[in-house]
Amino acid sequence: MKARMVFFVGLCALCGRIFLSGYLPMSHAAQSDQVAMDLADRLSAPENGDSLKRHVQVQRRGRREDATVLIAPVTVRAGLSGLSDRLTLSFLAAPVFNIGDGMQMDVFLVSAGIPRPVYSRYFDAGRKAEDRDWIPVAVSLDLPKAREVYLEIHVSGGPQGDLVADWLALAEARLARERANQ
Ligand SMILES: [Ca+2]
Repeated sequence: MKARMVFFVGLCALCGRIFLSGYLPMSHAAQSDQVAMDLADRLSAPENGDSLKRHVQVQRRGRREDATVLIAPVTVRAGLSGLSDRLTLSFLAAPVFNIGDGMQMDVFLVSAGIPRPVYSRYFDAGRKAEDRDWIPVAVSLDLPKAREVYLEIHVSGGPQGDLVADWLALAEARLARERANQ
């Protein structure tokens, strides 16, 4: 009897879920999913294409990722025109090697030709143990309604200009719309 009751309640819950998911297709979660997009496919290196490597298998601290690798000095861009909204940019970043004097990453939101810095970090896997891992990054972006908006990522050699082993891996790079109540 108890088992039948449990089965019945479970069936009702399942039917309700199916019904609601069909009835409320434009929930906040659904909207958020609709604009979530893979950023790696949008990245291009207009001036130095050889410094952008796609689908490189990179393992750090036991975690293997299908990564996009940026080899300094490099500038990559991702067009964001038509996405006038508040978005969250997120990715995992990790130096590929534990040697050299580290590298600098700077991320800009460029609108109407004017770059605005949105994120910076120095990665030094040669000297800092915590940089020998995937580092999660999340940045809120207010996209202006300009004709040409793009994200620009610079990876450079650092203060000494030493470019030895300056390979930075990015994984799970995506943009997602922030929820309306945030
Ligand atoms: Ca360096």
